Amino acid sequence: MRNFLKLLVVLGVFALGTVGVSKAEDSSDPVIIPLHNWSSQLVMSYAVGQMFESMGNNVEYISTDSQAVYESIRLGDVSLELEVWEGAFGNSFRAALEKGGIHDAGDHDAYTREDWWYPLWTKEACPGLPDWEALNACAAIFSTPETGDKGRFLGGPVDWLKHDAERVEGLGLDFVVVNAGSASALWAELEAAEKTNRPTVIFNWTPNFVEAVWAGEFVEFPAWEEGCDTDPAVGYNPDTTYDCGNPPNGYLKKAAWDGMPEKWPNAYKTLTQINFTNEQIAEMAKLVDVEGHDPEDAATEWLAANEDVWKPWTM
Ligand code: TMO
Repeated sequence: MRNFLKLLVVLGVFALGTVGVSKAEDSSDPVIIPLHNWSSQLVMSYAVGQMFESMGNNVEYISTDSQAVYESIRLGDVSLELEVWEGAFGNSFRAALEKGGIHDAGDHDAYTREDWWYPLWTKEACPGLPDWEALNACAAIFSTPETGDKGRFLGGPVDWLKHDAERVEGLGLDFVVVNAGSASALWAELEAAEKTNRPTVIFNWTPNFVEAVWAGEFVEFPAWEEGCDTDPAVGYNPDTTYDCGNPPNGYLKKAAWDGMPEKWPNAYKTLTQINFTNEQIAEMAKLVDVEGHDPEDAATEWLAANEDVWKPWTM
């Protein structure tokens, strides 16, 4: 009898132990991570991919359009997104959320701003800045052969923000929107303008490496209001959308395909715990844009130097 009881206890402990250590397994299918066309997103995506690999997951990267990616996640063709910037992608993200299949996987601590921005020397020629009406009164100093007597606004690649032209129209700005082919064309413009302190206004954002290299300010447009992007009645001009600035304290979110928690429970748990700060994101961009590393190597370097930050997210 005593032996039988002992056996029961041993079996019970064994069973509890098995339950205690058994963990749901992640699928061996690769987690599909999208890559876009700005440095912090590339470095962060490779860093998270390498975190997943350290947990035994398989990972595949695909280059995608940064607006269309929300539709791809919703359909399960892409597993997640690590940098949902409110200003640039809030509209596409909200539209995909409404259709279903994608969800909000939590905020980074980082807050973001993306908007028209000028290096500080520009203010010497246009002292009323950062006010947008002062900018408009100075439009001629931003003219180029390409834009005639109107000012040039050098926007980002077209997939980041498709609405600068609507803002120009809604606010009656004497500007022409010219889209840069790549992020590096924006930084080349700053370098070129700096040589002669030529005034220039470009698309820029924070966190970014730029703040460590060039002092500058965002243009203050009529304040962002919820619905400014969808309801003409909201904003400065009652007949147009996008007649306001981008949110000055925008979110930076993670997003995931609804099937991710079931297919890769461990990687998903890590995704929900991942949380980067402004400083960490600016540093990731700097590794590429200032120090000249390839994004994948920058990610490996960042992980090696910051194990105390990310290891707990993988447990
Ligand atoms: C999405 N971006 C950081 C380029 O503004």
